Order: sequence, then structure tokens, then C-alpha cells
Amino acid sequence: MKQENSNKETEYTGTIVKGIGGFYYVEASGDVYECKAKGLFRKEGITPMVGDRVCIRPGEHQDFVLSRVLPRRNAFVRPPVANVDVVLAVSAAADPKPNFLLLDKLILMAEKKDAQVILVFNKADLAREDFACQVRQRYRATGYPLFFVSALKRDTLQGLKEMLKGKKIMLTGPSGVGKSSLANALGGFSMETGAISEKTLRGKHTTRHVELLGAEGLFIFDTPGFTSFSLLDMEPAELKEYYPDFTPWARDCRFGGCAHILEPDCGVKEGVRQGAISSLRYEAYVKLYQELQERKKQKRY
Ligand SMILES: Nc1nc2c(ncn2[C@@H]2O[C@H](COP(=O)(O)OP(=O)(O)O)[C@@H](O)[C@H]2O)c(=O)[nH]1
Ligand SMILES: [Mg+2]
Ligand SMILES: [Zn+2]
Repeated sequence: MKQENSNKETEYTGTIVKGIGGFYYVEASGDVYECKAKGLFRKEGITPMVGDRVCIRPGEHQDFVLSRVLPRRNAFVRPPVANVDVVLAVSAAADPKPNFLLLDKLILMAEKKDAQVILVFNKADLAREDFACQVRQRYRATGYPLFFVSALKRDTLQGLKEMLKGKKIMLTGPSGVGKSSLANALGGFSMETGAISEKTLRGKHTTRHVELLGAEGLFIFDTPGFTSFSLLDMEPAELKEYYPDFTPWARDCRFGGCAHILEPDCGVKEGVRQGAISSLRYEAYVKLYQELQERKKQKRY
């Protein structure tokens, strides 16, 4: 997008798709420009990130200068990416067995950063008969879109792909669930798949750069996603804010700051009793709440 600014210089708006060795690669109207960042950024405490919307302008020597970082929707530290629209929280129906506590943590990270959450259960071809039913039960009241797919069968991916059009996407989830396979099937990329390559990747390429890949109308951050190690840095009392399935019931709690744990007359616990909120999801909430409390105590001493 060309814009004439006050200096009558041509300015472009684009997206950082890669950053290596002090250079940023900015995609604007289908072209990629190699840019140096404006010297002032460091002084201003601004670090451009992959995913950032930025302005660039021609420099003095037929080069390009990254002159401005536009306001971000969000920014993650590990991996360092900005403007994640959608977090695909990926699990496998089997092999590896789903870990719902970890899944809830991934959801919470996404919620905290105000990214849209989409739940994906891959390897549907390996699922037990009642699997989808149980999962639906657990997450129905959250309102999160929920997909049962197989990266190996493209026809199962159509609905998901529709929902991802035009979005910047981060895939998260444990190793082996099929994140790379999904990215490849959704966008025709060629990310390495398989347990062995995953391990060697982690061993050898710990400084592997982050890249935003675009194809077939969607944009995927090629990173390992956030892991359980960087999870749940929040106050125990903050946790409940990120449970959309609790929200309508929390209005009936007697106490304003109700944590929905031990308090009497708790609307959320009533919701669980009535079966509107999944008891499994609620029990996982209690576990996470206690985990956060425990950690807070340890920090204090
Ligand atoms: N049966 C089955 N296997 C799959 C499916 N998707 C991926 N896989 C296999 O699961 C393994 C791990 O996949 P990968 O994409 O590397 O997982 P990642 O570690 O999450 O990136 C690979 O051997 C894939 O071929 C699927 O839908 N069904
Ligand atoms: Mg992978
Ligand atoms: Zn309550």
C-alpha cells in the first residue's frame, strides 16, 4: 500500500515475515523488502517482531528502512511473535493421548493474549468411537470452535481452513500431535514432520529463526509455539477471567471476587451441579488455581 507522507517520500505498509542478523524482511503488496531498522528504535525501547505491521521507506542507498511499528494486537515472548490472530490448540485423539490439563493451559495463554482460540483434535482416524462426544461435552459451554480432523485426509480440513482465511495463526500443542503435518496440509508448506526430526530440531537449531509463512490465504508462524514451560504466568485470582464457560454463571456468585473454589453461594459451582459447565473442566480449573497459589507461596519465601 503506497502512501505519500509529508516529506513526499513513498512509504509502504507491510508485515515483518522474518528477522535475521539485523535485517527485517517485510512483505508489502506481494513483494519482500530487506530492511534495516531505524536507529531510533533501540532508544525508544521498540523491538520489531515477526508478525508486526510496519511502515518502510526507501533509504539513501537504494535500501529500505523500517521506520515505524504499528500498534500490535498482542505480542508473545517465547516464541517472539506479534499479532497472533488465532491460536490453534492442537491435540491428538490418540498417540499421544490427549492431555486436557495442558490443553487448558494453552487456551489460557491464548486468552490472556486476546487471541482467538480454536480447538483442533487431529488424528481423528485413530479416535475411539465416543471420543468426539466426550470432548464436545467438555468444551461445549466455552463456545470455542472445535474441529476433529486428520492431517492425512485433506477433506476433513475444509471447515477449519475456511475459518482461518486471512488470519495469522500460531499452532501450539505437545510434540507429535501433528502440528507440522497440519500446517503442511492446510497451506501446502513443507515443514519437517515426525518424532525424530522434532528431536533433532530441538537439539541442533535452538536458535532457529521465526518465520511467518503465507500460502493459500492463510499465514502460519513457523515456530514451535509456546510450550508448557512458558505457561500460566498469572495471579490465581486472574485465572477465572479466562473461562468463557464460567462467565454467565459467575453473575450469580454471592461474593464479587468469588474464585469459585470454597465460597458459599457460588454461581459457577451451581452451573457445574446443573451440568451446564463440564465438571471435568471445572476440576481442572481447581487444579490450576491451586498450582498458581502454590507457586505464589513459593515466590514469597
Ligand atoms: N494416524 C495419523 N497420523 C498422523 C496424523 N497427522 C500426523 N500424523 C503423524 O504423527 C507424527 C507426528 O506428526 P508431526 O506433524 O511431526 O507432529 P508435531 O510434532 O506436532 O509437529 C508423524 O509421524 C505424522 O505422520 C493423522 O491425522 N493421523
Ligand atoms: Mg512439528
Ligand atoms: Zn463463584
